[in-house]
Amino acid sequence: MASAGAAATEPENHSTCFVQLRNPHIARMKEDVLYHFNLSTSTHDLPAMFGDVKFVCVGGSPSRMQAFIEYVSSELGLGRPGEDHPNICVGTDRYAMFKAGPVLSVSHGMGIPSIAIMLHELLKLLYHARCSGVTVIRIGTSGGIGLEPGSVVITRRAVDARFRPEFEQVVLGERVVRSTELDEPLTRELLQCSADLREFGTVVGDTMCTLDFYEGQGRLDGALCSYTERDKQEYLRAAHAAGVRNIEMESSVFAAMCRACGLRAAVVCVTLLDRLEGDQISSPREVLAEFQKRPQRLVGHFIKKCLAVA
Ligand code: R2B
Ligand code: URA
Repeated sequence: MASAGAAATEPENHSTCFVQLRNPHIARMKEDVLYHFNLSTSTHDLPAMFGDVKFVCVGGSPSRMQAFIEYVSSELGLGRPGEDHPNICVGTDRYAMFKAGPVLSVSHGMGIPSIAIMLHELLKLLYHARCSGVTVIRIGTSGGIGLEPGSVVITRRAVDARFRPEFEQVVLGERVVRSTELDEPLTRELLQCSADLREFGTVVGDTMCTLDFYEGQGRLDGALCSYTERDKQEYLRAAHAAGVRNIEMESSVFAAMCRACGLRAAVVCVTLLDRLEGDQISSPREVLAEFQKRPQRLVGHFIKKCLAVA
């Protein structure tokens, strides 16, 4: 087994830190086609389009990421009132991307394979655009363990379904394992932002990242289930005892890839239900819609604070 992506050395000054691709082949390529974004280094001036980006927020759904850019744009006064934020990735419906001043908002779909493809192209985009001092934050939804629904969890580290802080991938037939630790000072800053807002409960805890929403998260309501309610409770309680406070499907590869490329990264997810109480997400749509805005408000406040001192 190979171990990869040892922490990039902590930069003295985050603002002057560039994206470090861990791939010697890229520098030798004449053109780089970012296929799933429908962007390329030969047809787009990436430094002109993206060189000023300092904050990248990623989340599952295109409409949520569009709503986020509209929210930060008006909240932070980044554009003219009523200004449109067109999808930059026109010509493909794989991912959607929106920009307002130094903030980029990108959708990633559901699950590790989907976010991993997006992240390869996003990290290369930031590299080609010669961006520096970038902070990347995943804002999303999750199932909580022992938390009031609507609570927000800031991830200390992402863990796998055996509670290990690792992301494992098979590369050329070999297991490659990367660390999923996240940036501790950034986690603390985000927790302080939630304390400033005083709008909803927020905790810092481990986030379990699974390959599936149903059996992978110990649900009893999928099309397949080979265990009992008691087995499920034992597993979720063991996860809680190991430090896990929520479950979602992208944090491990997100943490591993950002860390390997030297980017300051965080994961901020709202919990839609308490998994010790049930499996179905049955709260009214308007309640869920309000819950989903909580990570956006927290991260919007964080960006506002950063820009105020910049
Ligand atoms: C949270 O919600 C999605 C599943 O409903 C998944 O993308 C995730 O991580
Ligand atoms: N997203 C998940 O992955 N799990 C949940 O329980 C809720 C949202």
